[in-house]
Amino acid sequence: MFSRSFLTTLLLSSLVAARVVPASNGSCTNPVVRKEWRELTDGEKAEYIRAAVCLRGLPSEKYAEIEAVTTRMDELVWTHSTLQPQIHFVANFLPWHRWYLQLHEDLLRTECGFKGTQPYWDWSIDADAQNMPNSPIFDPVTGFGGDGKLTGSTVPGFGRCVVDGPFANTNLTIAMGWPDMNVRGNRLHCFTREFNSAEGSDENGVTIIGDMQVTAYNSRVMNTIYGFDNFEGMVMMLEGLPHAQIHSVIFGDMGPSTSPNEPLFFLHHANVDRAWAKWQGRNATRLSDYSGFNDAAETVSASIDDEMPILELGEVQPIVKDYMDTQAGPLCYTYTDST
Ligand SMILES: *[C@@H]1O[C@H](CO)[C@@H](O)[C@H](O)[C@H]1NC(C)=O
Ligand SMILES: *[C@@H]1O[C@H](CO)[C@@H](O)[C@H](O)[C@H]1NC(C)=O
Ligand SMILES: *[C@@H]1O[C@H](CO)[C@@H](O)[C@H](O)[C@H]1NC(C)=O
Ligand SMILES: [Cu+2]
Repeated sequence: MFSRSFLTTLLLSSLVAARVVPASNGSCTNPVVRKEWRELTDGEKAEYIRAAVCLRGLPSEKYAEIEAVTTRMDELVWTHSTLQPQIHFVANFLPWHRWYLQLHEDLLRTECGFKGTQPYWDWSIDADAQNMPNSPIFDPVTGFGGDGKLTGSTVPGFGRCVVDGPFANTNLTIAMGWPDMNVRGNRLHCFTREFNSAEGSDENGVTIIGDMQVTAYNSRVMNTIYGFDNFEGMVMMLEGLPHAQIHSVIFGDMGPSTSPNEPLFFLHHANVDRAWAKWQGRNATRLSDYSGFNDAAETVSASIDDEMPILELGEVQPIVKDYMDTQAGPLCYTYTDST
C-alpha cells in the first residue's frame, strides 16, 4: 500500500514528536496491577472512563494522509484495521495485542492524565452466571452502557445506536462498514452494539439475543485452554473461541476489524492477555514458547525474534520476545486473578 521509503520518512518525522514513553525501562521491580472491572471502586471506574472518553476526543497526530483518521483513537483503530490479516490467526496475535494494549494504556496516561491501570473484563464470570446481557460492564452509570437500540432513523449508520452510558450517541468516523461489514471507509456512524447469539432475527426482524453463547467463554472453556501444554494449541482455542465469540455476540462496532472503536475492546483484550499470562505462569519454558506462522497460508514460520508490524503507530518496531513476559523489557504489570 505504501512504499517503504514513504513509511520510513513518516517514521522519522514522527520521532521528533515522540510522546509515548515505555512504562518501564527494563527493571520491573514494582509492577502495576491490572484489575477486573468489578474489583475497581466506582471512583476508579469513573477515572478509566474519563480517560477513555478523553482519548476519543483528542486530535490525531499521525496518518495525516488518511482522511478518515481525525482523532488519537482513530490512529489506533486504523492501525488495527489495516493490519488485520497480519495480526489475527497468525502467531503474533497475543504479543501484538499485548503491545497494543500497553501503547493504549500509555496514551491514556500521557495524553489524558490517566492515574489508574488498564482494567480487564473477565467475561467468564458473566458466562458462569448465565447473565451476560446484565453484566455490570454494561451498566449505564458505572459501566460502558448497554446494547444498541433502534432509533427510527433512516440515515445509514444511525439506525441503531448505544443510547446509554458514557459513550452514548457519540459519532465515529472510521466505519465498521454499515451496511457492508467488510468494506472499510470514512463513514460517519453512531457508536453501536447489537447483542446476539448468532441466531439471526425473529419474525419481526428483531435480533435474537438468546444466552449470548456463554458456553463459548465460560470457566469450563478457560480451564480447557489452561490445560494445553503448548503455545499453538492454547492460542488457537483462546483466539478462535472465547476471544472471537465476545466480538461476535456484542457485535456492532465490536464486530469488524475496526473493533477498537468499541471501548470494551481494551478490557476484552486485557482478559485475553491475562489468560495468556496465566497460562505462562512466568514459567521459563512457557515464557519462551512461541511458534506458528506469520501468514494465514502457513508458509512463513514465526520466530520469537520477529519484528511486529505497527505502521505509524509507534516509534520503535516491537520484537516478539520483548512481549513474552509482562514483567520484563518494556512491560511491567501483572493481573489479579479473578477466577
Ligand atoms: C530504571 O528506572 C528505575 C526507577 O525509575 C531507576 O531507578 C533506574 O536507575 C532506571 N535504570 C536505567 C538503566 O535507566
Ligand atoms: C452525529 O452525527 C449526526 C449526523 O451527522 C448529527 O446529527 C449529530 O449531531 C452528531 N452527534 C454528535 C454528538 O456529534
Ligand atoms: C514449565 O511448565 C512445563 C509445562 O507444565 C513443565 O513441564 C516445566 O517443568 C515447567 N518449567 C519450569 C521451569 O517450571
Ligand atoms: Cu485484534
